[in-house]
Amino acid sequence: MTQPAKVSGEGISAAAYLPYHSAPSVPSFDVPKGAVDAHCHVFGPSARFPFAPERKYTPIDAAAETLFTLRDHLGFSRNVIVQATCHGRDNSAMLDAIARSGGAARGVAVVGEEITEAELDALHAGGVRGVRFNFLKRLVGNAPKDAYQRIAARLADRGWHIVVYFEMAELDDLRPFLLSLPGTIVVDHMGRPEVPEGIDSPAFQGFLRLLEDNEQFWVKATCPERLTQAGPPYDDVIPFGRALVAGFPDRVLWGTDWPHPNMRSHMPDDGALVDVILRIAPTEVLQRKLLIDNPMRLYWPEEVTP
Ligand code: 0GY
Repeated sequence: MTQPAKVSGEGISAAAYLPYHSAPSVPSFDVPKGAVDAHCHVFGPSARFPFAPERKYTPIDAAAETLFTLRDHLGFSRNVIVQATCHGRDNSAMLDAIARSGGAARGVAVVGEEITEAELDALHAGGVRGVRFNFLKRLVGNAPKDAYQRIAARLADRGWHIVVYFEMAELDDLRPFLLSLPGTIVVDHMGRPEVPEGIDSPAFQGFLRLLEDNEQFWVKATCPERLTQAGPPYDDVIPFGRALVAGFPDRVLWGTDWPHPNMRSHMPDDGALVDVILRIAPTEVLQRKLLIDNPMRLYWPEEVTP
């Protein structure tokens, strides 16, 4: 792994955030061949792919080559690169990374209503298979639900899915909107529960019910490092991950979230994050679904034999 590029930026200072781990450990978990890191990002390099003027934070450059080195180091085979808010609706850094992955990466884009059908075609050709709607107030100025609904309606026929990022406290407000969306909906980062409330809290139980009652909802069992109060090895988040993987084994995804934008408390060791998989998906069958079968169905369906 190369050292992170120098910390620089405007807006909220990049210096407030920690750089990604420069020497992650080799996981103890021998990741199955063909595993997909289904949530990670590339940032910049900003000299070539400038950050969006409307961004709420300026991350440290995190180049595609570094992501691919990490992928190999951790024993993964493929990446799903998710467009983050700091690049706005300019998906070019992500598309460039996918183009240089040799077929080993696909992406989730951020688009606005102005996007044309030809531009959507180009995103598809570039490896995009979904769009992301972000509701975190610290990340986006506004989240226009009506525009999102119109965008979603245009994507349904393409076989794309919608990724939604919200905090669990917002779920009751968002529920009618979420239920109005067509096709597969993937919820980021376990729905961002309040971990100290525990898995029996009304909020998390309500989230489980949403998944139980609506088979179009998937969830990423990701980001113990963002959700934890206890810190590594994230004992407090494990019950949430286990409940999601056990309850919805065919609708869960896993990813590193490298390079971990906006982390202030600690920077995770990506090898240790991979070892969390053993605790939330304790059998080989569950691990295979989480890391291979499920992400392949969403992102490389043409390679899945029915
Ligand atoms: C993540 C989480 C974060 C950032 C973004 O779009 C983004 O800027 O997703 C976050 O700060 O929680 O998914 O990596």
